[in-house]
Amino acid sequence: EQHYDPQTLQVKWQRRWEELDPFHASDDPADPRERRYVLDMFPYPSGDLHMGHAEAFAIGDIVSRYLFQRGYNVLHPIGWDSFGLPAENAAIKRDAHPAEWTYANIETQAASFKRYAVSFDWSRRLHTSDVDYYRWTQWLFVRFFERGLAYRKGGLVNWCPNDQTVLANEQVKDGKCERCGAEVVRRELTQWYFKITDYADRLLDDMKQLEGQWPERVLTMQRNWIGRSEGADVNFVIEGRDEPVTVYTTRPDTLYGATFFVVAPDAPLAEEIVSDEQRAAFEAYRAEVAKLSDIDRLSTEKEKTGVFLGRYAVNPVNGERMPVWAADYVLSDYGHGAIMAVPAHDQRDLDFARAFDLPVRVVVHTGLADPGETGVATAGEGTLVNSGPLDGLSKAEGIRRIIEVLAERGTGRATVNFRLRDWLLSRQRFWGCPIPIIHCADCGEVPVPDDQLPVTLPDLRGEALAPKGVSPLASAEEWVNVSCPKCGGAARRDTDTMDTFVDSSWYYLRYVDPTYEGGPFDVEKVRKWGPIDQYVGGVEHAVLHLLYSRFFTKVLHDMGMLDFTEPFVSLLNQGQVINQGKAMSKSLGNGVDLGQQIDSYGVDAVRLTVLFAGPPEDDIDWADVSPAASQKFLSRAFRVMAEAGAASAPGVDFSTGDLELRKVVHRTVDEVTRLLDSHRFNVAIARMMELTTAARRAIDSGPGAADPAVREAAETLAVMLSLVAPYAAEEGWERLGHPASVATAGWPVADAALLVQETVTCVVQVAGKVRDRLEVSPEISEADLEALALASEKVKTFLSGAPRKVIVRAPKLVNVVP
Ligand code: ANZ
Ligand code: ZN
Repeated sequence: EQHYDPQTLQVKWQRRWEELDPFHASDDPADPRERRYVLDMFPYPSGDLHMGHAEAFAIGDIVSRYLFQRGYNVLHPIGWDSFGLPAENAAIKRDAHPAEWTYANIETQAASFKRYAVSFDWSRRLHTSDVDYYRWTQWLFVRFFERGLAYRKGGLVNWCPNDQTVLANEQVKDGKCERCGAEVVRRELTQWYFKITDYADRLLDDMKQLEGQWPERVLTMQRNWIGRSEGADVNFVIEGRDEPVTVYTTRPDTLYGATFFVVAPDAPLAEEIVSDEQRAAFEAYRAEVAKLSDIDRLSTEKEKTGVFLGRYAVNPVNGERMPVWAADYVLSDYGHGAIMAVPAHDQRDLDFARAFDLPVRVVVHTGLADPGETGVATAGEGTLVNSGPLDGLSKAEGIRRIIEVLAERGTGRATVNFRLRDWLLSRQRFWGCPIPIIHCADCGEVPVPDDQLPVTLPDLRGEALAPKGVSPLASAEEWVNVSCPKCGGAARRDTDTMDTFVDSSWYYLRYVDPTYEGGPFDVEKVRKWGPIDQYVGGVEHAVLHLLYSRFFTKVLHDMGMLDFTEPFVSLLNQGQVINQGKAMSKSLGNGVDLGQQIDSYGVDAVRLTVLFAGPPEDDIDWADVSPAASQKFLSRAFRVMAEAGAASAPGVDFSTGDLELRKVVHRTVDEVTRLLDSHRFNVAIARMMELTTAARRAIDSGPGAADPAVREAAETLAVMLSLVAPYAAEEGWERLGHPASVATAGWPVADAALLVQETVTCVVQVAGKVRDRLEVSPEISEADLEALALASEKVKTFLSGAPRKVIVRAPKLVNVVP
């Protein structure tokens, strides 16, 4: 049977691979192979695998299998990010426990991964919802707490009214819940935070290690999210208040142009200083503002609103009195929640000044029209004017000088600000890692001692999990009421669970030994494997998982547990699989089901299709690709392997084979190797297709199937295809007479002698008679060929002086007319 039948092969080889277990990463110190760690972002177990997984994991797998064939000791593990809301919502609906839904889906996905032939080391599998895993998430939380990196504070937080839980800033996209799309509201709540802001500088600086290794857009997104800005703190006296108020400005050079002062309506300062006459108006305004998201508030499109607070601030450099306003475009949690407004040079201040008829004073002469008239603030370079001792200076000189002046007088100083906020990690939901803290009236927040970890989830199910605005754990009275580990008095457990992004911030360390009991991970083993050489996943995690993991890695480094500071050396963001130009969705009805695609075309063809569609970073429109064509190619490739296998046996001397075909084989090896090194998988596959065509031609109209070069081509094809289409490759390799798995065949090495450029023979005529023959490159230019022909000694003897005409037909003919 020379026929390629994907479904039969899938059954046969899946069983064989279970026995062979070829992708077991070795921890043996005597193993001489260099180590590599390849990781795909682990899946959330929501139903079966989908087309997005098909793409991401095909990419991770081609990288991993390639390194394995190249002779590396490759760690390529898999696990599940298995805490989270969907399980809980499903459990409420079915009156079940979230674990049932979760672990059933995990089994479904695991079976699908096996069918999809991903080269995982299954012995390292983990699930973040396993007690053996989350006890270490708790252990890490306690370490963070001890270091002052986990703390509780009250304040306005993002609340999703649909999911009934708080969200981190990173989980709010355009004012909406990243998960369910509901409009996020602000609530005053006491919550747990990780002090990621302590690491803001290092998160930024260490990006130098990632340049050229991570997609530029991810680095830009992180840079913007961290949002470092340099400026100055300036103190303003508020009339009638003892303590001066500090503002943060990136443009202290414009201090003489400040004409009013603005306080965030939700900052305590506004409430404190508002005059009696203005209090009612202020309170009404503050209530309106509470409904808005930060995005709305900062929008330059939005009409400016605000209330005069009936008070005045004094400009520290010229003693001018400036009215103090409350306005929503100033945020309470950035800088100091108050600003000096310089309408001439800041657009939002100018919009506000024009809306409320406040003065506009130009203090930087830029050569552009007066902002007071045009309504366009001038933010650029220029010469300072109307600024007393600063007049005549440039922007940069002005900034330097004014900071000196303020420092001398003790009314200001240079500072750096970050946009990054601390990571709000507590959630009011059930299916997550319990926060290992006990609240005692006398002792305060007491961490659960290590020897009493894990704090396991109480057994709640169905209706008991329904969201109530407080964590469902609070209703488990027996679980909640404990004695204080410090004083033994009556105390209560913290009832919130952790954001699931905490679980995924360290999972890549646990894979190295997921059953390790001495800590969250085996420090020595991680030293040998880490950091991750190649990480593959979606760009949607640019400021979530990727930022949090980097933070965790740095903290663990500071704890002496890691010797590296960045977890992911190289990052590849795959594109999305879309259909008919749009993201797949139920409402559009354009979903493509992975299972159905596999049933129709086979695993190999689906893998080949996603990898062949284009560069891995690009989106794949399923309407533009053809898994049927992939399957046809695989049939052709399979027939070449089967026919070569039937006509010759392993071990023949390739050097006696057809030279033309051998050259094609070695050129292909050379090119495919370089293409895979640079992640140009689609082009590499195109080369494999060309090799298949060349081998076919050699069988049909060349030296025939028994030629050693045909075997060499077929064996090379099998090894290369094993990265993309493992079933066809295994079967082909077996037909070629090899008993072991093709996965362990080893990568072919190109013979340099066979890579020499091929040449063609060019005939040179003088007056229509052949006078010379030249061996030239098939790509030679007309000009080069003409020069070469005229330089020929044989040609020269038939010429006396310059020819009248030279007719060039590159690369085969030159006709010289004397
Ligand atoms: C005066 C000024 C003049 C400003 C000028 C800008 C241009 P970045 O770069 O994002 O750090 N600002 C400060 N605190 C704020 C808050 N809590 N809410 C809203 N805006 C705030 O922005 C710093 C600038 O944003 C600061 O510099 C301040 O306006 C404003 F020609 O001060 B500037
Ligand atoms: Zn106590």
